[in-house]
Amino acid sequence: MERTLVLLKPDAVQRRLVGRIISRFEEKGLKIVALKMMRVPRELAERHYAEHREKPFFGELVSFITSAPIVAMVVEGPKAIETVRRMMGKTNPMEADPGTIRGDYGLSITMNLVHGSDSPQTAAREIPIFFAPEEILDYDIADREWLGG
Ligand code: 3AN
Repeated sequence: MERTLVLLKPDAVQRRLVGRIISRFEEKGLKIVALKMMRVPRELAERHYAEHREKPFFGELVSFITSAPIVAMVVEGPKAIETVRRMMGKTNPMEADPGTIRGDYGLSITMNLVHGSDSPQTAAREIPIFFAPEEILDYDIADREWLGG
């Protein structure tokens, strides 16, 4: 079973899309094992986006993610990392397929609604940036045997 970090970025909160986006992950059969609303401190944003430090859009990325509250989650399921990435759609919402979160709701590459870890290594690095171990809950969910997980 895999875990991945999902962030609903400030535009998702401001546009009142949090419920719809969370519903997509729930309806898919993924399990939410941690969830909180927070304001991202600059230091944490810079650590999260460290691999983009040299990119021209780094400043914009950090100032956007720190500009207003976000919702952070840890989502669990079989192949959760790849599954969430496919549900998010391409980074540029104008290229993202309809049916994906970015394809259905976005137009801006900076305000592209969601973040999802892109590999097991990234998930292992990113989850502890946002969640302490005791904030991540181990629990059984009753429908698991019907989902093939
Ligand atoms: P993804 O979020 O799909 O994994 P990354 O990791 O390549 O995409 O980029 C991280 C974030 O940086 C994206 N979510 C997006 O907000 C921003 N970003 C990526 N490419 C650009 C770009 N060319 N111009 C502005 N922002 C960008």
